[in-house]
Amino acid sequence: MNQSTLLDILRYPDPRLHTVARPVAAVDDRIRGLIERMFATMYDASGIGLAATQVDVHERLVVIDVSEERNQPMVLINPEIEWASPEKRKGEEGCLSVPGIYDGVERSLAVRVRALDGEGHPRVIEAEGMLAVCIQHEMDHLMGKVFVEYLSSLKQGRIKSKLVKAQREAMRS
Ligand code: GNR
Ligand code: NI
Repeated sequence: MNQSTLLDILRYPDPRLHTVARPVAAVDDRIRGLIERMFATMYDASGIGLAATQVDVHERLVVIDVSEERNQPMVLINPEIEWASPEKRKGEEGCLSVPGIYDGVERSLAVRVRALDGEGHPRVIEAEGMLAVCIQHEMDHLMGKVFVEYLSSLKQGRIKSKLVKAQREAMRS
């Protein structure tokens, strides 16, 4: 996989991360190419998921692979939550758009999602555990929401300053 196929990941507090994505109109060559580049970018960054929003494409598309072996790619196009369990659990989350920051977020334990797969075929996915957490985290991105927005405004402010400072320093070096 060549370097030029990798996409740049937007970093919080970039305002573009708060864009609400529109549905994918058709699963065509442009979308298939984007899916391939999103997987390359996600695997390169050692992430378990990546939403199109994070690469500045504001369409309802996410790629996921929660497997240890990194061999279970999953594509969700125009995903909609059909059901979310009322039982929730708080778990530690991170985000490729918020590097180095990890904190607890409460999520439904299980979800059922309707989406198109990478070939444009309708699918229903029943997920629990890490996959359920990841799907909810990615679908938040498509709505313009980053996990830090679940934290206190004090924490959000600290995270913003820390990342702005880190990006300033990275720019100078
Ligand atoms: O790589 C990621 N790990 C992760 C860990 C706990 C909860 C959610 C995630 S998703 C994240 C990749 C990412 O930022 N996807 O948007
Ligand atoms: Ni994320």
